[in-house]
Amino acid sequence: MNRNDFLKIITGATAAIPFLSFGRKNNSSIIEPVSIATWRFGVKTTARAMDLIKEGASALDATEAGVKICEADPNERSVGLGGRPDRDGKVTLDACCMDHLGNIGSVAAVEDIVHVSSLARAVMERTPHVMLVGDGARQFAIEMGFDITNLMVPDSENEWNKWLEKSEYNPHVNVENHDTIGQISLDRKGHLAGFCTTSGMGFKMRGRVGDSPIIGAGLYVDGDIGAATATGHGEEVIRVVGSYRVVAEMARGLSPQIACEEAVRKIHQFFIRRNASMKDTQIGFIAINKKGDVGGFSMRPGFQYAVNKLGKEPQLIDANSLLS
Ligand code: SD4
Repeated sequence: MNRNDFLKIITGATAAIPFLSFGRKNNSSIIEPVSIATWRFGVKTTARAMDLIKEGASALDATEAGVKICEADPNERSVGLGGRPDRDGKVTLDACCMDHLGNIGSVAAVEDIVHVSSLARAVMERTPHVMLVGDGARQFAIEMGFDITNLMVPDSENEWNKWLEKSEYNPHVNVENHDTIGQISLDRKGHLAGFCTTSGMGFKMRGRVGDSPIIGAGLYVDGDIGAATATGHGEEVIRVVGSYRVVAEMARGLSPQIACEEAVRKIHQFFIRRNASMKDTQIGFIAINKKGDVGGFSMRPGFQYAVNKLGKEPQLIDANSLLS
């Protein structure tokens, strides 16, 4: 089966439905519902989100349902169940969410909980706070009725044991060890929302937190402008408040594509070009604007993102990159 066949099977009937029948006039522009997500697994997570959006679900509900597929899959080795452990052998997860009204929720360094995306949403909806971390987040999850699950799968444990043989601390995200899922969607009402969920850098220092659960860095949504999310080397994304930067560029009138390019360029100019040890670092952004236009761009080749629009063939796009 080639990739096109695979994508056709995944979307099934949705592909036959003309998107215009779902379009809606708003400020004299057609809204084109869409869900986009980082990396190859985004094909199935965006398909799930679009099936729900087609039925009238909110971008928030649909996107959460999408990323949960990835969190539950033990074969996805950098998100949820089966994520790579830290260097002490503990799998710790980070996640956040944001909706079009500016509601936010986030959890970091959480152990034993598969669906940290839903936990971030519970922080958003069930507490007066925006972020819980570590044991406190785990305790809150138990109070909210989340299941306790051992997140370490045999493949991750084997990899960790192998890593221990040398215990070489190499906190880099390059083209080989990546795969956070950031997913953002625009629903039929024209509302935007997004989630970002990850186990972070493999074999990271205990307590290390990257960009993914940091609102503005790993994810940002402005209901009047657009949404963006990030993958790759979290420290570099945090340094430039990456996802917020992409949305701020869209607020200046730039397309999602050019806005992503500007954010990657900024990271390069600001830090990477002056630091030789960063030479193979990977970073990628994806974005949607309020109309449903999309974009994606990365520091290096190899970044892919899925785009799924109602009534259109889903696409897995090889992002253009700043460096070769
Ligand atoms: C982090 N941004 O923890 C995450 C890792 C990642 O693709 O996205 N990998 O820094």
